[in-house]
Amino acid sequence: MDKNGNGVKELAKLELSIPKIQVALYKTADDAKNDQNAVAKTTTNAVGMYSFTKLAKGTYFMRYGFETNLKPVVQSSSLANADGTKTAGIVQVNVNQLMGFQDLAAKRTANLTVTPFEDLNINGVKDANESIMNGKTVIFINLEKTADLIQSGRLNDFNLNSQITSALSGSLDIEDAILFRTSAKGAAIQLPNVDSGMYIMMRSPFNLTLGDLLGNLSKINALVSILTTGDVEKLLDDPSLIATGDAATAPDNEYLKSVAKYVPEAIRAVSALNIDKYLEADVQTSLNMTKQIMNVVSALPATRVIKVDLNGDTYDLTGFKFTKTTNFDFGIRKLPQLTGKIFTDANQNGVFDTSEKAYSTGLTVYDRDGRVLKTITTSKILTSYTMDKLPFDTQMYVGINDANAVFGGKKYSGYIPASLKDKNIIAAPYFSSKDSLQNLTLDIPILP
Ligand SMILES: [Ca+2]
Ligand SMILES: [Ca+2]
Ligand SMILES: [Ca+2]
Repeated sequence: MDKNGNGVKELAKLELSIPKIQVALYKTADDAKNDQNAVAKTTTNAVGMYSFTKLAKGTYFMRYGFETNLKPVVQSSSLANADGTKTAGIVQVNVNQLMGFQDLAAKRTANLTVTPFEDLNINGVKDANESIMNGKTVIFINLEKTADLIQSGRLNDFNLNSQITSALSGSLDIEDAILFRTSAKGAAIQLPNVDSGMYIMMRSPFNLTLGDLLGNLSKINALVSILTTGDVEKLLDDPSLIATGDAATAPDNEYLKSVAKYVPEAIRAVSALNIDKYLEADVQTSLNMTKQIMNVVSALPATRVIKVDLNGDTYDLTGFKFTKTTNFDFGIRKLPQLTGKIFTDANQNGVFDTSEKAYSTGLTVYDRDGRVLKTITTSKILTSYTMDKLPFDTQMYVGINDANAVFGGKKYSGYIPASLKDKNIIAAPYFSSKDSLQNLTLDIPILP
C-alpha cells in the first residue's frame, strides 16, 4: 500500500502489502487495457503476495486495481503512453530469468453513499416512510486538492465546456477536487474510489438540472467564482441560478452567503495543515488538528466534514464528533406553502359551496418590513390557489391586493406592522423550521 503515493514500497513508512486483491497477466498492452485474453489471473494471499508460474520468457503486462476500494499509483514500470504519461494499474514486465519480483503500488480508497431524502419529521434521519429526493445536487470537495487547484490558477483556467456530457447528467468533476453529483431515479448517489483526504460535503446552493446544459454550466461557473473570489454577486444577480425550491437555501440567501464566506476560508485553512500527518493520525488527533477548519465549517448548515484515511476507512467528523461511516444522509425539506380556495361567497356563510364562483385578484405574502416575498394572481375559473416556496422562520402577512375586496372569513385580529397598515391583510402565517408543519390551508371567501 503506497501511502505516500510515490510508487515505491517503503517498509519504514509501514507501507504493507495488500491481501486479497486481483492481479491479471496479459501478452499485450491492449489486452491489459481491455481486460481480454488474460494469460492468467490470481489473487494476492493473506500477506499480500502473488505469483505467476511456468511463464515462457518474454514481455508481459500486469494489471491490478479491479477492486472499487483500490486505486493504482503510477510507478516506474507503469505502462508508458505515446504522450509520455503513464497508465496507473498496468505494469510492463520482462520475464527472462527463473524468478522475478514486481511490486505493484496502490492506494486504498473508499466507496461513499450520499442520500438526499425528504425529512418529513425533521429529525435528520431517513425514516422508513421518507423517500429519496430526485434532482438534488451535492458538492463533494477535497479541501487539499481544491486549495492546490485555486493556488495554481487551474480553477480559473478550467474549461467547463470539456465536461459537457457529464454536466448534462447532473454530475461533473473539476479534476478530482470538486465533484458535483445529483440524485436521480430514486437512488442514492454513489461516490466510488474516493482517495484518502480531508473532504467537505455540502448541499449545493443550486440543483443541476438534467439536460439543461447552459444553465448547469452557468451555475457551476458562478460557484467557481464564489470559491475563487468569495464573491456571491454572480449567483445573487440571477435568482434563477439558486432556485433549489427546498429548505437548505432559504430565499434570504443566508446559506449562499455562508458558503461564500466559509468554504474559501476552509480551503485556505487546509493549506496550513500538514495533510500527511493528518492522514496518518488517529481520528481523535485528526479532530484536534483540524479544529480551525471544523469551526469554520460548522457555521455552514447541511455540510459534513469527512476524513478518508490511508486504509480507506471513512469518518464523519461533523460537529467535533466522529462516526465511522460510508453513508451520508442529507435531510431536505420542501419549502412551506399556503393553499386554499378563493371565491365569491354568494350566500355569505363563510365557506365554499359548489355553486360559488372563483374570485380573481392578486394575493401577496409580505414580511414584517413590508417586503414582498411572493405574489400571485388567482384564477378567474378555478377556485383553488397555491402560494409555494415560502420561507421558514419568517413572520409572514397575507394581503389581498384588491383593497375593496371584503374578506368574509374569520378576521385576522393580531398585530399588523406599520409598514402594512394600508394593506388588506387577512392572515399572518408562520412556519418554523423546527416544526414538521409545512402546508397551511387558508380559504378566502370574498363578500359579494
Ligand atoms: Ca511509497
Ligand atoms: Ca426523518
Ligand atoms: Ca358560501
